[in-house]
Amino acid sequence: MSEGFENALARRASQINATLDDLTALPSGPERRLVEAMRHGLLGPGKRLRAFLVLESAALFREPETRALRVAAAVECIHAYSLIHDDLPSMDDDALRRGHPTVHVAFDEATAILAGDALQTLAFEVLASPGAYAGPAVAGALCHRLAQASGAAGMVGGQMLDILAEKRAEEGAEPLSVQETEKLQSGKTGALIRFAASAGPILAEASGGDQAALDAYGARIGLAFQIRDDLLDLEGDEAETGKKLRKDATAGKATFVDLLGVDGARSRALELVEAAKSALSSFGDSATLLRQAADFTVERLR
Ligand code: GRG
Repeated sequence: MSEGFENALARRASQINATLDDLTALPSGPERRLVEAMRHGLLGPGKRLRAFLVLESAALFREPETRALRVAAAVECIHAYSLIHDDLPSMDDDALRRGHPTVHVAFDEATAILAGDALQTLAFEVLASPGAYAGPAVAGALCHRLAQASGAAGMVGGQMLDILAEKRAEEGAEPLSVQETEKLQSGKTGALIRFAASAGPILAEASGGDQAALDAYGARIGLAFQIRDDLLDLEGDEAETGKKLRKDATAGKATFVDLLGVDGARSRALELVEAAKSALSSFGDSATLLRQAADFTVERLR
């Protein structure tokens, strides 16, 4: 991975961490425990790739950083909520996330559910904040698109398909096809990444062509990112990823690694990365960091 990209990712991570810290200042009243749990799930050492995509996508359109940071914070709030709920005993039942105890372990299950809920509403509060963008139409479009990406037609819907696939596997039914797996993963992981990559043209009210280019880029790296996640589950290092691995096979998860084998999954991910990079051809050198982010999705070790 290029040193320039790693430095840029680290710089963007410290910018977004400061914004998230400001947005979740601890109150002194009885709701303090809730905000502590939100901060536990939100401020751990995540890669901040989704925030990076928002900020670099916005930079491509010369959008002011103060606006882009709000959108990046909203996306990281939704992502943190999804991880907190995904780790719950009724979901994946995980005790470790980002190298730390999960929120329901560090606090309790009810508090973890509420922390996820409150992070989800905080995301939309931040996006709808009066006067934060060029005009109310931009705030409306951001809320609409993020709601679509995170709800039944996106992330939560993808999670539902994943749970149904596990049930099917338990019952000994036929595994999902490549097409069905792609649909599941495009929702579960891809939709939020796709929104993050599209944030720049939404903020700038850019042309349909620019919107389509960033949307195609985001959809492709979203899938590549999930394929890498499946490969890391199989061959990654628990200390490096900060979470429990080798769970997919035992849980009967629908993954590309199962369907295509390790080499097939790796080449599919590389194909997607090349297609993602070519979607950015009209932006020339100004999209170099976004192209490097596409490489990062398949080269990452955590
Ligand atoms: C409503 C109870 C309830 C549950 C909803 C929304 C949801 C559960 C689950 C969403 C599925 C999910 C967690 C998808 C994310 C998959 C994924 C690859 C996460 C890891 O992302 P990274 O590697 O993590 O970017 P860091 O820690 O770096 O931010």
